Amino acid sequence: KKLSIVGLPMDLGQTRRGVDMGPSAIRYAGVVERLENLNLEIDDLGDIVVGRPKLIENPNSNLKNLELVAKMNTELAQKVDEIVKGGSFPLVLGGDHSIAIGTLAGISKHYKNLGVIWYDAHGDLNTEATSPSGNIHGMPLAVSLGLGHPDLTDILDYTPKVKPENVVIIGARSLDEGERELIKEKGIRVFTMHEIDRLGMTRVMEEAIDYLKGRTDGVHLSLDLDGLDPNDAPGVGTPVIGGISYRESHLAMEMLAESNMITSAEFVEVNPILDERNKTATVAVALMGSLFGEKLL
Ligand code: DIR
Ligand code: MN
Ligand code: MN
Ligand code: MN
Repeated sequence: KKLSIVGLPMDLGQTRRGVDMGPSAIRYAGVVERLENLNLEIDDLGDIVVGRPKLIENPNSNLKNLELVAKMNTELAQKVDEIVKGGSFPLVLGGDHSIAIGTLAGISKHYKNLGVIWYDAHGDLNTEATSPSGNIHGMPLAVSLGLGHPDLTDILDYTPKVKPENVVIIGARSLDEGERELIKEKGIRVFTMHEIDRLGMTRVMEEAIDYLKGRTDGVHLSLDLDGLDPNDAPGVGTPVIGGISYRESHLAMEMLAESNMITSAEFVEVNPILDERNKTATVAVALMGSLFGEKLL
């Protein structure tokens, strides 16, 4: 199997600088070596160049850094599109979670019914109208459902990228009011921390896999490291106490590997400035190992 890695070192979707160093941190944690050990053919395409951003405030908009976020996501979408066209598995390294907008734009045109697993403490279902922060990293799932500013929803000239019934959110424990309403309105399948506590990760993943298997022709994993508990993944900009453990996350990745259903993935929100000795990037790489079939024996 061929796998292409591309990084988008961008921190403009939120306000804590440093998540633009995520791709470097993940590479230093040994992602390429780790995956090469699994008999995968790895093509590391390096990072997309973001340049020196001007952080300008637009008093008329509740969308921070819209222009640059849209531009960089368009470049990422084109790159990911090329990767899929070349028959390779796209593995995208963030960057804050706003980069999922570009990843999904590049992938989804190749599928009729792309499934999405959104592994995150948050729903990322805000729009310009509902966002309490104006941070675009809180919006990428809504954007991919076709909701939000056209500069974001219409990247690569089609919308929506994903249907609400093909989305599963895992690990949610911090949702804004508008996000809750959208989840109910669209009937999005959510496994909150309550379900993970109550049913256990095994059953949650069985149900999630079962649900997506019947209705999708490809599944993208969008993994926000803040889905994990901050004890296990401290290097994130918006940590939320009471998250998914390292062990549960390993199990989830192993079950996804066994399911053979994942066709693309991204790991986002690793911020080495906020981290402890690159712990969070190391966790991300360990989870990628499991996702791509690593086994102890
Ligand atoms: C919050 C935080 N819901 C917002 N979102 C985050 O700004 O919209 N997503 N941190 O990962
Ligand atoms: Mn997120
Ligand atoms: Mn999050
Ligand atoms: Mn394991």
